[in-house]
Amino acid sequence: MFKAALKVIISFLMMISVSLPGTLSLGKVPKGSTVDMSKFTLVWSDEFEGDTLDASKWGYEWWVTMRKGGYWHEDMVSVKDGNLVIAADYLDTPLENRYYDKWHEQIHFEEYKPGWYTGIVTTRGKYEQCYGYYEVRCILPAATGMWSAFWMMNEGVYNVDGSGQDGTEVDVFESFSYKDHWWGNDCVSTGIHYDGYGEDSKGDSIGKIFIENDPYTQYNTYGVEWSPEEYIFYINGVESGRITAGGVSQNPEYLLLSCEFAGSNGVQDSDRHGTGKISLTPDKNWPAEFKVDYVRCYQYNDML
Ligand SMILES: [Ca+2]
Ligand SMILES: [Ca+2]
Repeated sequence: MFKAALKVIISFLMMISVSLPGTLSLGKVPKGSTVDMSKFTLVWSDEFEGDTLDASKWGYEWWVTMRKGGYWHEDMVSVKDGNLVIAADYLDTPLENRYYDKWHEQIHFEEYKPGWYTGIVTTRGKYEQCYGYYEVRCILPAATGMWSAFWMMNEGVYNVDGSGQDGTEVDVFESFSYKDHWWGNDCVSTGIHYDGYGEDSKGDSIGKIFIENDPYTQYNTYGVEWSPEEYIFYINGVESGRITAGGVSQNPEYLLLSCEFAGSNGVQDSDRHGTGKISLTPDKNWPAEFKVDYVRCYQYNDML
């Protein structure tokens, strides 16, 4: 009887999960087809060998100031043991802003202060691609109050015209769910946003996807196949969902790898994005690390 009732409740939750915001939707086990790699040719990649970030491929300058509940700074980014490592930690002494002269006149420029620091790297202005298959292999930061992400953008994302075809933020994964007591710890969120971030902002989500192979200690791959008709998302090569909302972006987009702290105005607020409470006690794994083994970009053979 109890089992039957539970099944009804779970079925109902799965039914409504598609219409709920990403932070409330039910974790789903990836199902569906395996990505057909024979359709693609590798056109760009970084395996993160050596001990410095390849400046011909990546830059730090997308945003070099306050970001949500913390700050982004290039000193939080390193390359070691075959991985890109984006660290996240509380710093009592603010880091130096080496882009001060260039950025301090900007509207959103804010001085670095003591607080939560982490980083971002982007291929903006260095590598941008339209369509194909994109995959990252990584270990997610085991920490509350923050999240890591592999995502894509172009400037058309801000253009409000009722369509995502001019540009869409594609979030291949965002890891909001470390110690998420509602839906389980080992989930990632996947979705898209377009028409800016104001009142006209639109988007869609495939909800939270459960990762069977512990994403905080083990490598997993997170990918998206982007065709002119749809985005197909994959975890470890297995389809987790599809999105066509707003029409698919028809313009080249750049890649971003980042960590962010929940909050606003540089003040951490763990409840703001449903990431769980943050704490500086020693059992909270600080500094947390987002470790990326590789990023690989493929193009459809017939679009080369
Ligand atoms: Ca648009
Ligand atoms: Ca590597």
